[in-house]
Amino acid sequence: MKRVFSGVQPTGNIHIGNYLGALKQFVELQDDHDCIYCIVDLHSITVPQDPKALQKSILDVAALYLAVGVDPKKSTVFVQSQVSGHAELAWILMCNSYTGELSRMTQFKQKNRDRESAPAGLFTYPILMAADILLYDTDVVPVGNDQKQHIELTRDIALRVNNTCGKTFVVPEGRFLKAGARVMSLDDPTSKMSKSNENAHSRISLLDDANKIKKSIMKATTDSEGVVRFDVENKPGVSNLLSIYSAFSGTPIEELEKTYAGSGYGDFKKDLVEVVVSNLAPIQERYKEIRESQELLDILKEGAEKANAIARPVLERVHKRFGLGL
Ligand code: ATP
Ligand code: LTN
Repeated sequence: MKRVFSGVQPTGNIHIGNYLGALKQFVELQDDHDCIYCIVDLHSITVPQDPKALQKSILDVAALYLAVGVDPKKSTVFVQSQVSGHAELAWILMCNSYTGELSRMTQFKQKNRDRESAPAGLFTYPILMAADILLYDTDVVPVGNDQKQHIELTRDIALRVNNTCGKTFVVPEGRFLKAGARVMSLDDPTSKMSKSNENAHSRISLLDDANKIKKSIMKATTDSEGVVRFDVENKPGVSNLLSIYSAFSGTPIEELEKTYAGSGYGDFKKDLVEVVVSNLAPIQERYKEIRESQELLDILKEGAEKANAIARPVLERVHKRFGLGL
């Protein structure tokens, strides 16, 4: 079976972009892949975090993994900092990467547009991500489109080490969905839906109640044409809503265009509210059951043990290739 690895940061509210871009794939893959899903807490401290809030967020995200359908009987679920190999391999990979290639990462450039100096961890963030992936001999990495460049970097580093040290790493591939790979912000459909946007109505979080979802969708930016038509260039707002509708309902976009031909945005938006609310309801229900349970802690403990057992021989292999230790 092919090995799958992916991670989500324990920061802010997980939104439908995270769900449609990444989490949905996690669930789809677990029947015929050997899946490892991580809560990447080490990544989240690249920006300052309140320790108590971080502890809470780690469990929130773990519970959401399970609530969306990640099954701990099929998949390994754990917290990144519980497996020390991530940080260790990141160091070794850092010594085999270049500041030039890191400077080209668009996410880094965007996050530091207005700063003269950035935390070093923010700069080396993609290397920690490469370490996460390479530590488990990963074949497939399900992520949203925004991570394409990081996956490319991971492949470059793996190939470089393989070329200079002999075959050490499995060279992974990204897996991106067509619908949902890039969910855009509801208030500004030219930027991606994000946890860090100050406007809560720019996103729909998985735990939002029906009222909040309704408000956010009814407020969503559209255009003055009044025709439900998919055209990302000229109608980014409506196209984003169509993508979300299609991803949640499974109905192709062309069919949705036909259904709403002749009706304005109001009816279309009202139906979209229904679709989103009814898809999120069972997730929210399960979340409530799991979040405070002892079972959640047991799953994460067992997950960390399993992850460690897979990582150990890979790290030993890396040590040997580089002549580290005894
Ligand atoms: P954000 O930008 O929302 O703060 P993030 O991308 O920094 O979140 P993560 O929470 O680690 O960080 O992302 C988890 C997964 O969700 C990744 O696979 C990422 O590609 C995916 N993802 C994030 N935003 C979107 C989006 N708007 N559309 C589709 N996928 C997304
Ligand atoms: N950088 C990713 C989160 C992440 C990840 C990973 C995704 C960290 N390590 C390993 C896939 C595989 C993001 O979405 N911001």
